Amino acid sequence: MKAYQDQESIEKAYSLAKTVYGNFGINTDKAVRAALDLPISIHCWQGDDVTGFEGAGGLSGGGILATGNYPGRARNGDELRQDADFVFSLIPGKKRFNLHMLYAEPKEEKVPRDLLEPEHFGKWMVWSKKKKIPLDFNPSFFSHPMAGSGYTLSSADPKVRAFWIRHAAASRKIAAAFGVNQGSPSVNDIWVPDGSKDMPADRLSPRLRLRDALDEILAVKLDPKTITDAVESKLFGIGSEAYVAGSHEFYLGYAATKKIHLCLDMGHFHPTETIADKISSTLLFVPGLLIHFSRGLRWDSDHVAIFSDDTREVCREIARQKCFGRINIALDFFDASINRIAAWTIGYRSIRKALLEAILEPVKLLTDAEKAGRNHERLGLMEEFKTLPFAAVWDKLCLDAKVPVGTDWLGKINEYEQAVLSKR
Ligand code: RNT
Ligand code: ZN
Repeated sequence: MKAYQDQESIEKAYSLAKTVYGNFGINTDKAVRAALDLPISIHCWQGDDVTGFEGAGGLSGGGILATGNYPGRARNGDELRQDADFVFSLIPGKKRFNLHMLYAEPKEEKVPRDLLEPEHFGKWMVWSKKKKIPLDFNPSFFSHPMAGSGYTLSSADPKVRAFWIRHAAASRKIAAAFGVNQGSPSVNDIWVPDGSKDMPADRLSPRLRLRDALDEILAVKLDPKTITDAVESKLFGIGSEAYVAGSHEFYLGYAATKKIHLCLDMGHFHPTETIADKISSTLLFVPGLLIHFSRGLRWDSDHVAIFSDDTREVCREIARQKCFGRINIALDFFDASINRIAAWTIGYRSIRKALLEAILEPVKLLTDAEKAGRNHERLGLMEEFKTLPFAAVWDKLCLDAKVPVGTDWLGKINEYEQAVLSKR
């Protein structure tokens, strides 16, 4: 493939675009800086198909599924960090890195999940500090014998429930240690797969147990400067088609009552339901949101996020409401059938792109038209704005961030595949 474009042409195209946006009252220089400044949390689990380092055969249960066996999966912490470092060189803007409990690196043989401590994430913390990339976190309620029944925090078995309560408590302690290490809160997202394949006779009891378990977990007060607690709902999973204890209503109510963050995952709703419309409603009642950018294809399939109407609408919604400060932007997808570095890069770049596009929208013109009751003008402007010379600004953003512009990152991935991944 030929190189994308020389610097001079990129600058030239940018200066033309700048004039066009300027005519609509938008300062593109400012927009580029603002878009680069928004953190996107990169999920570690795209790098190894949600396998983790426990060595028990990888992702199982929990209603989530990674398919494909493209060569080159990271097999340990060093390989995963090496891959992440490489991805960082291809993607523009502020980054965070999102770990799961499964990615502990204890020195001793094996530490049970309810006994994990911050020290077991020591290598990650050293790496995070060195790279100046803050860490986010997740307890892992799947790929474990204690999750075999399909129920964890809402299990009717007090032993199972207590195990997972200790696990979640440990995850909060570790996230808070990340927070101290990085000098800013680590987002700790609790998602449990609990649910039933077929119609339950009793929908209430698991929810009562889940509520009480969460109450117990969150009763330990931690410094909000070190941890942001979030809870993630879901409509259904594989094996929990008929019922999920932690439904949207459950967690919306819970997060609103407890004043904690609510996680909206793009794949966790009815297929025609999108999350963009939920932002303005939920933010009235919860302190903030965690958004999992993903792409469900016919089901919650966790395909790589792309620059789609759905992702663009979510970003537009955040920009229109100027609520960036209350939203944690994170990626959540896993495709094992393609080069995993490319999957990360495509998903991340597409969300950064959608954020830039959203920030560039001349929203004042839209709201003015709306207020004046000139809805044909509102619709007309929305349509015309779709083809503003956005690509030229995106290219300039990549140039400013010193990452490959246009398609140039693909060649770098091919080189990395040859030099590193093919040797695994
Ligand atoms: C599962 C949830 C959850 C997971 C990760 C691995 O449906 O989306 O966020 O994808 O925790
Ligand atoms: Zn998710």
